[in-house]
Amino acid sequence: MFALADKNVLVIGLGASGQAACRLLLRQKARVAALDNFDNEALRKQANQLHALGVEIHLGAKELPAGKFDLAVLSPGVPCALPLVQELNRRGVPVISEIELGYQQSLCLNLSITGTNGKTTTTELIERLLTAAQRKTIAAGNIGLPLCDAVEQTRELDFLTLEVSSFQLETIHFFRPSVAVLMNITPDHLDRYASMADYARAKGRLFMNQQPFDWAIVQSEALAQLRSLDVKVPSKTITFSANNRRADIYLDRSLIISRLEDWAGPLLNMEHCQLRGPHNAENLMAALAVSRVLRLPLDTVQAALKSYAPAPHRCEVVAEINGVKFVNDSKATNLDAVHKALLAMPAAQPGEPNVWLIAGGRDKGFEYHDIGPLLAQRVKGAILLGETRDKIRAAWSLFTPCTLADSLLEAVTEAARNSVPGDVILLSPACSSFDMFRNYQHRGEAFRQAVAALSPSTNGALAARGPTDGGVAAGGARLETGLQTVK
Ligand code: UMA
Repeated sequence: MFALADKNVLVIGLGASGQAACRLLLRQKARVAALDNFDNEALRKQANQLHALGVEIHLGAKELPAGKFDLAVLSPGVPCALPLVQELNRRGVPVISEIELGYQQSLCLNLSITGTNGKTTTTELIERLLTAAQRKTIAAGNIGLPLCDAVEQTRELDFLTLEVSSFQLETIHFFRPSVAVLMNITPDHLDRYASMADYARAKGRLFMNQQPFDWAIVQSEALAQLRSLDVKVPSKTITFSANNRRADIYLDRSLIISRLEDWAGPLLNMEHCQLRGPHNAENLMAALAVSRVLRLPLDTVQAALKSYAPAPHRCEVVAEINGVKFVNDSKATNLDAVHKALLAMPAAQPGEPNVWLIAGGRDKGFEYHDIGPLLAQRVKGAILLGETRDKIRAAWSLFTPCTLADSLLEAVTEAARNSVPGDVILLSPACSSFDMFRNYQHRGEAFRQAVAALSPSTNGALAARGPTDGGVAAGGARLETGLQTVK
């Protein structure tokens, strides 16, 4: 563990994580300098607040500030390959992630969840079932509340429930979850990692400090990937899978079943839950396995899982108009998430495509044609927007008709114009949102607003009322009002 009092610490990146790290370091009496390679008014405002607390600020910084540092704390969005991080390595300055800093100051055990997809939902499920079973916890980490901002509450908690990203894991040193959950490993962030193997190894670091008495709860397929890379899991292991019936917890039609000793039999019927699809079955399996290792009462856990409603922007049905469903899956920023969303969409006629897929945004380095066969089965047409639209059109045109759109409103309008009852209009972008939106939530709200702007045409097809400002929707009430007029 690193002593902080009177040490010179450099924080790199001044987003939510970097600001939280600065505050924690000040509380621990460190001398703090912070840098960001960006410089604008909003950032200056945040930086001024930190400066007033005693942080030395460097905005628009491309190089290390002068001085000697004992420690550097890296924000997750800052890659280790950055020249100034490399320079710190050369100087022998330890570089740790914000999550490592927060971990070292935490006073309770942590349950940590990683994976390409499903980690936010599973984190929320685990937080929910712990709370239902009277255990004190809060969800923090990649889910939005930086761990360094949660540290002060840890004295009162039984467990921290942490969503952890591969970025955060790259620079952990001692970080050790008592229960480590790995949901899956599928292509993502290939703009940051040189290969899938590098990305998978970063995910595998979740287990590197675990002890034989800790627990690993791992999707069977992900465990096989780690083993093929010779990544060791030293802790007691429970496997789960919706597609492998040899897993300790598996899916049989709608039933989640355990074959664990002393816990064998059906655990949950998906038909009694509000979450749908095999990917959500795996999220529920992981949460159930966590409840098992913590010895929480199964009836309490089942009730908590059944009442969990999917969070916004994840296969969220925002409207059904004239028999056409509008689904907001803005959180799907990689191909595997789109694959899962397509499998979860209700088919109108078996074997007939009924989905209008709206996709595109900022590229994360995917081979978009990988999803082609599923597009051919499920997608009537793709409407593509954003920086990647030409690249995706080149990959997908072999499998489904592709149209280009200049805005999300135009894409929704075009999909609605072509749709017939039984169709689904699905926003599942396979890309990050940062080319056109502030974040995936902003993109999802813009979709919601575009749907709310649709009006009925004479033939029961749909047309848009006209341009909107493309900003955030006024809220559910406005959408409901709009829909009531559409019969
Ligand atoms: N910056 C630099 N140099 C660089 C890159 C960035 O100075 O080379 C600066 C930027 O100008 C900016 C700051 O760093 O001012 C941003 O830091 P950050 O990207 O680490 O963002 P935070 O606001 O600290 O948010 C991070 C996570 N973001 C990323 O991992 C990209 C948030 O996850 C997380 O919720 C938050 O910490 C709290 O823990 C978001 C995310 O997209 C949701 N995560 C990825 C994902 O889920 O796929 C990993």
